[in-house]
Amino acid sequence: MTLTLYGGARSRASMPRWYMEEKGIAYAWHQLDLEAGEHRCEPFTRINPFGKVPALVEEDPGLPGGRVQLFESGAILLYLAERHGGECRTAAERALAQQWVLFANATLATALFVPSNREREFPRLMTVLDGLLAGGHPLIGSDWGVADCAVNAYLAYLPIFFPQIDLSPYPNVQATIAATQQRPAYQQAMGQR
Ligand SMILES: N[C@@H](CCC(=O)N[C@@H](CS)C(=O)NCC(=O)O)C(=O)O
Repeated sequence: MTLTLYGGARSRASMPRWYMEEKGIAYAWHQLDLEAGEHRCEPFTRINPFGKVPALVEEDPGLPGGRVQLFESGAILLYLAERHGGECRTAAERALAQQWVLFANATLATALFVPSNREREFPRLMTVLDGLLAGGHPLIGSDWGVADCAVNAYLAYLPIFFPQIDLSPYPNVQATIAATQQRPAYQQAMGQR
């Protein structure tokens, strides 16, 4: 069985990379030269025809056709969580993981990265998240998991991409970012972004 994660420098590939580092899942890292446009041509477009990273390929004779290939960071995270991370063991657990990964990649990402949404949506989402993150507990159950990876990766982007945003009204968000930055697996994944 081999897992290969395709990504680029400073790309969203750091999210599934963080998850695999955190869970001790063995993988090969294939860094594409995004500046040179390597992601927009073959052979990579045979994995993601949209020419975006991250993408994941798993090769295993036990898989239908011997292989699974995926794009979209959320789909990759959820696959890893279920197949290799010991998560999503029931329909309810799977749905909760999907809820948080979709919240992160759709609702939270849009509130952060679409400027017209930021003013209206950002304070609203941060206020609720700040309450939910009080105490530093994982978002689902008692162990760090895919929901924390997806949501906290975006929160930790805040000081990187938006250093001008004042986070002092959200002390639990600030504590979560600080705790994330201290995690060795996060440092390993982000250090090689
Ligand atoms: N929704 C996608 C977004 C993928 C995406 O936009 N990736 C960026 C890097 S973070 C990319 O490949 N950009 C290069 C391009 O669009 O040419 C995901 O979460 O995987």
